[in-house]
Amino acid sequence: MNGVFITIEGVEGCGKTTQLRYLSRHLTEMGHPVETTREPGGTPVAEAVRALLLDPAHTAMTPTTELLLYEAARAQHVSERIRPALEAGRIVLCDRFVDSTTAYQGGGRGMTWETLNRLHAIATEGLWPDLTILLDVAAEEGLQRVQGARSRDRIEGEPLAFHERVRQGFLRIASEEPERVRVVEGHLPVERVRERVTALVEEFLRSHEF
Ligand code: Z5A
Repeated sequence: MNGVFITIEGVEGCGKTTQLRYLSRHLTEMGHPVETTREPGGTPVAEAVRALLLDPAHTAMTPTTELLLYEAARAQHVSERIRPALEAGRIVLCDRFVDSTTAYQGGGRGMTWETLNRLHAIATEGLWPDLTILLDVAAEEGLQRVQGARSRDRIEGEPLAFHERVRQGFLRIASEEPERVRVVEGHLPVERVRERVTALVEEFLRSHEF
């Protein structure tokens, strides 16, 4: 594959969307071809699955149904959008990807990592991020940031302990794959986070001669 696949991860309100916007603008100004997308979503089919997943009315959704829907949305997204963009030599910036499933459905809901990895392999057909930025903030701080900004979706409505387990899930992934997953302290002011994220991405692109 000619392009570079970069994902941004973290708990609710960690600042992913803010940083992705900055990074996209910065890389575009540097002359790189950039494609920005998100999960769940990124294509019409996957966005329809997103609406189903986040709808607070679906209180009856089982953890297995939830997991399969996230992976179904991902299969469509990878095949229709991410893989073609990478084959065309673009930098793909994705707001959440497989690590969110591992952290939320694994850390949060208690699905086994073995099950999750088997499903990731099917949904992505082996496509894995080249670099992942994990914006680490305490779950409580993240939730406070988004409180009141909009109505709560089905996952946001989970108790604080759920979101803390999710955070621990992300940190576990980072400790298992330190080369791919780079942790940035998300509680710092936006500008400091931006500098750190930009430096990590530029260093990665340089070292891969992109
Ligand atoms: N989910 C899952 O369970 N399994 C999966 O496989 C996948 C996802 C892929 C998607 O929700 C939900 O699906 C998500 C996980 C689950 N649910 N939860 N919880 P989403 O896409 O709608 O929401 P989100 O991904 O959690 O992101 P968000 O709410 O949009 O937050 P964010 O992107 O991390 O943060 P932000 O929008 O950039 O910033 C939030 C606020 O904080 C905003 O007012 C900013 O101005 C402020 N902010 C940002 N940075 C800072 C700093 N550094 N200091 C202070 N304030 C800041």
